Amino acid sequence: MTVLMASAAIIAMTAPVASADSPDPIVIPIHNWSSQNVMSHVVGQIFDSIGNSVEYVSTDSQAVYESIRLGDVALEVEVWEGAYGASFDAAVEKGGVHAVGEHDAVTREDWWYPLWTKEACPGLPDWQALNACAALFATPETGDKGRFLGGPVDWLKHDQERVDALGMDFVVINAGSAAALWASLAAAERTRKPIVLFNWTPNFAEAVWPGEFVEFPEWVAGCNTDPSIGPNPDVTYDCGNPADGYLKKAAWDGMKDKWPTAYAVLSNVSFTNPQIAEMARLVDIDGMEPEDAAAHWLDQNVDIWTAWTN
Ligand code: TMO
Repeated sequence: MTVLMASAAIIAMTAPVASADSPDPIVIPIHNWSSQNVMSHVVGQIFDSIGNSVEYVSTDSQAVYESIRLGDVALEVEVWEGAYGASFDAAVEKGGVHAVGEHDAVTREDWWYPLWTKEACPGLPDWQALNACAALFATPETGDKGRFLGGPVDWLKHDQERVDALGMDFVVINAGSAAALWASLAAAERTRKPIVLFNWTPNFAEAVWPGEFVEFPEWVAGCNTDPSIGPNPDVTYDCGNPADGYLKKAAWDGMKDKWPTAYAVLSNVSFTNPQIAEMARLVDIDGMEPEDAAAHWLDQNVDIWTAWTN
């Protein structure tokens, strides 16, 4: 609470007025992972500081691109290439949504293990070595196959398609939430039990549990849509996710006319890998609410974000 009030004071001192912008609220979507929640509130609180009104809505992380296209939602602060590139491209193709530049951050989202796993399966990070160790990852749920713990289904990672395409002895079990991924990882750590699960960078997890991504056949554009691309000529999804993926910002085409000042700020916004990892940490380790974490971040980084509003 004190954090919020301090930030409000700073905001009051620095606020210009976005007089050209519509008084209608700018609707910002909230999804199911922490950095996106905090970053959405950071951007929303910056809009507040320049006199805009903001509303937050929880939405599905794939369907959001259709909502932006139709103008029901104004923008998206984290378009991860691996998880959302296909849905974003499909919406852009239909018209009504566009990219407002990229963050400085470079992203990766894929199968990942904490380093103690490698002691039991020394051929890692190679995917074929992982597959030869599949029995190490067996659970009552997966029989004699290994368990891959995927993220929530709406992240649409197509992990089962990849298992099938590469003929792997794994079964995909989807976690119900990001928090369930971290709880499983923490539980495995107690007995140093091998575990392979979905993870991404930037994220707080890399600072808590040193680990590595599994190296699958390298991503080639078209791998998920054209069977001839990738090592198995008969199927799609036979590649890893991009190892140096983008993180874009997206906006409804009407945003720049309805809220030109906020749109200009959004186009300036750019976060780095360490900044995004810290936003996740404030929630996942420090236990802050996303809006308080955002206020804290703004307090600590006034020079960075005020440069975006000028
Ligand atoms: C899109 N995500 C960061 C959850 O992989």
